[in-house]
Parts: sequence; C-alpha cells; structure tokens
Amino acid sequence: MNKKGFIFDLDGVIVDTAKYHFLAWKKLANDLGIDFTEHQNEQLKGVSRVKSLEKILDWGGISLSDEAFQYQMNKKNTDYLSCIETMKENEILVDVPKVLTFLKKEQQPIALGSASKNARKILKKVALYESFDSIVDGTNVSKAKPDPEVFLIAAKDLDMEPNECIVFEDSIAGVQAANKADMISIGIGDQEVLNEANFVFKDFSEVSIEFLKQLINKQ
Ligand code: B16
Ligand code: MG
Repeated sequence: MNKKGFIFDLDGVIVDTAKYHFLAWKKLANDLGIDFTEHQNEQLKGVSRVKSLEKILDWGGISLSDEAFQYQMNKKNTDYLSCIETMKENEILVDVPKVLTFLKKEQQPIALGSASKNARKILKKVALYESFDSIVDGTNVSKAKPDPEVFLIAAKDLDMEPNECIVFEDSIAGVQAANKADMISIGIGDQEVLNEANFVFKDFSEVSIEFLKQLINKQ
C-alpha cells in the first residue's frame, strides 16, 4: 500500500484562528499608535509570536525594552486566548473532517505542523487532538517558518522521507518552508498570495477525494 505523510498547518487550515490572531495583533499595534492592515497581517501568518511582534514594531519604527516587549507578547497572547476560549467543533474549517476521515481510512500518516504554542489547546477544544499521529508545534521548534524545521520534525515523527510528504498551508512563510523541505506544498487560500505553492485551493471543499488518491499514489 502506498503511503504519504500528510502534514497540516493549524491556524487558517484546520481552524479559522487566523482571524483571532489578526484581531489581537491589530489591537496591540493600534494601542502602540501603529497602523495595521490586512496586507501586513498576511506577512505574520505562520510566523512565530516573537517574530510577529518584532515585525510590527519595525513597521511602526518603535523599539521596546526587553521587559516591555515581553509585556506586549503576554498581552497579545492573553487577548488571543480569550478569543479561543469558547471555540467549539463548529469552528473547524469546511471539509477538513472529510479529508482527515478519508486519510485515516486509507491508513495514511497524519501530522500537525504549526508555529503556534497554543496548538494542542486548540485541537482539544475542537475535538481533533486524537486525529493526528504526530503533533509538532511552536513548543517543539527553535526556528520559525519559513525555516523548514517544523515540517522536517513532523516527517521524521511519521517515519517518512521529506519528499514523501505533503503540506497544507495558508501562509506564504509556511509554503516556503514546505518547499524548502522538498515537500509538496498545497496552499489553502488565495491563489495570488500563495503563488509559490505547488497547488492552491480556496478551501478543502475544492480538494477532491480523487486528488487525494493521486497524491497517495504519486511515485
Ligand atoms: P501563538 P500556524 C501560527 O500558526 C499563526 O499563523 C501565526 O499567526 C501565529 O503568530 C503563530 O502561529 C504563533 O502562534 O502565538 O499561538 O504561539 O499557522 O503555524 O498554525
Ligand atoms: Mg497557518
């Protein structure tokens, strides 16, 4: 039986927490007197919390003491956590269960590859924690996407070679990380934004079972 390693990003792929990150970063930026647009937010997707704050401060031309930096990081996370506190299964993105159920039925190894330190908490909230053979998140990596570390660890955990793995990603940084890891990158979102991906779909309703079978059987 053919096997591939299927690696899923979390925010913006499994659940729409990208909108909560946006709200929390926007509040933080605006409170510091910095404008924050959706276009800038796009550049923070898949990027670690520390790197995201560094970028926002850079855009605003502001520098903070280590203590103030830490304070803002904690504040952002507290705001974000209050948004995800009430998350339920109905916030799983469209047709994600269809894809996970099919891959499980076909006995394909499945991993999570997320930059978020809150990934495990979110998966438990939406009752998907048990759906993954391996979970690699922001607590397991030292280098942020676009570095391929997160996906390479996931491949290893699944006992697959990188070139036998397929990554689903909503962020530019994540697509670049998958490409650097020599994996097939599948963008979930906007074709124009994710144009470096091998394939792009608006969401999982466009990802057919036939396409998944082709990925599994690809030599
Ligand atoms: P946290 P992903 C990423 O998750 C988000 O896309 C990004 O916006 C966020 O800053 C990063 O996680 C860190 O998240 O603050 O919860 O540790 O898309 O890689 O699943
Ligand atoms: Mg993401």
